[in-house]
Amino acid sequence: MEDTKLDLRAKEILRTNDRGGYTVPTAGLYPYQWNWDSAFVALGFAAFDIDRAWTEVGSLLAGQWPDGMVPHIIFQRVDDSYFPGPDQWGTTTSPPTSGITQPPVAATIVRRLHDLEPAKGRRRAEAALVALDRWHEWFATARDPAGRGLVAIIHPWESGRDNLPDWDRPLSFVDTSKVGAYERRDTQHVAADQRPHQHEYDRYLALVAFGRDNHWDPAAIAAGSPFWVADVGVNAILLRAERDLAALAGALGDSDIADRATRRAERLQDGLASLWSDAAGGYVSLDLRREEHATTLSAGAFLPLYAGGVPADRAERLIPTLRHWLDAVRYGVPSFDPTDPQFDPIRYWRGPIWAVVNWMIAEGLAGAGHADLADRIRVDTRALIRQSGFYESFSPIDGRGCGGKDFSWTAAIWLAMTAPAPVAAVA
Ligand code: 9WN
Repeated sequence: MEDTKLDLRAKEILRTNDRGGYTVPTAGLYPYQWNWDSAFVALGFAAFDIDRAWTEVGSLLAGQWPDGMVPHIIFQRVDDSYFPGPDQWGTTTSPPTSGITQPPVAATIVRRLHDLEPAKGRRRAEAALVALDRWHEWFATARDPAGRGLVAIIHPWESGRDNLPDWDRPLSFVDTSKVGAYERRDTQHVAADQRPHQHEYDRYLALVAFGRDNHWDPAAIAAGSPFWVADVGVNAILLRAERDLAALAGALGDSDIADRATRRAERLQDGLASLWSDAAGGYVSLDLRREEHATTLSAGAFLPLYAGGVPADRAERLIPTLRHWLDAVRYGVPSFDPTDPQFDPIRYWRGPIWAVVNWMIAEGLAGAGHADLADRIRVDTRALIRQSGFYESFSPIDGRGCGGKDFSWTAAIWLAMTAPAPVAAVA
């Protein structure tokens, strides 16, 4: 298909997945509103309908909990095609939501929407600013009660990179003996070899039960969650989001929020530095219960470049590694080290390429002065979509589409990589 037709198709996918003020990631497999999906969807809508982009941000932030958390799923209209649904989460909001969060990419996108048309977006940017500050403050307190500059995730789903090999060891300590019988719905939509294994799903459900049994109380969860891990992806995305929030607050004249976001960013900058592993040769996740770093690099290793502020000697190790990865496969960026035996080119987050991760890595590279590599990744992303369509993810080996099709965030990234965007400095 020609690019102009793909532009139209991308817009059509966003319109078709629009359920009235919120957008589902794809019909069937994911029939609800997901957190970071909606943020990227807003970026996509911004290329042709800025009002609709702001509406997406508004419906996402309307799901915010009283304590500041913005949930990972908002169950806008109950739909049995997805499991686990509202009953399993047992939350008390209306509409119901899940009890966990997702990578906080929203502030970065909101800053971008605002910068596209500052006067027009001012009122909605001001409302979003307050909600985002509360969400980031929730991260800093609920998920970093010790103040070490690293926020914890309590479930692999919070990383958005659900079955990454990084979670295998921390998940091995999760007791599944009380998980009863259940029926997975995901494998009714997508081939099982492209989805997480059953033993991972059992652990996902055990963690949902743990939160539900503790009424999603942050203090109880911080004290006892069997899964308490600093994901390099979430921490880098949050650091970038804090910098963008500080810049947005500055532009809107809110010095209190600008100061708070700057202070939180400083703390995260120190924390992120401690995720560097000489043994792995890059930034990795850290199991905070056992103080164990992951041993192999994932695509998350490159996200500190997106966060900004990576010391030169570390960047000098990351860039050749990224080139090496890109040379090892036909398309980049694989979600996991393609030279490692655990790499699986089609199984979800154990190898496939995700357009949204490519977008963040490319942004980071461009900001760090590696325009050539940023371009290479954007070229690959667009080539994958041209070859296979708007799939959820893609094999780095042959480019085949994996997971759900007509996927909202893939359509959004197609549009975002085409449309001119305001340049946003990070550091
Ligand atoms: C669980 C919606 C979401 C993405 C995640 C992706 C996948 C859900 C699932 O789909 O996760 O949240 O059921 O597999 O891993 O990143 O936000 O697209």
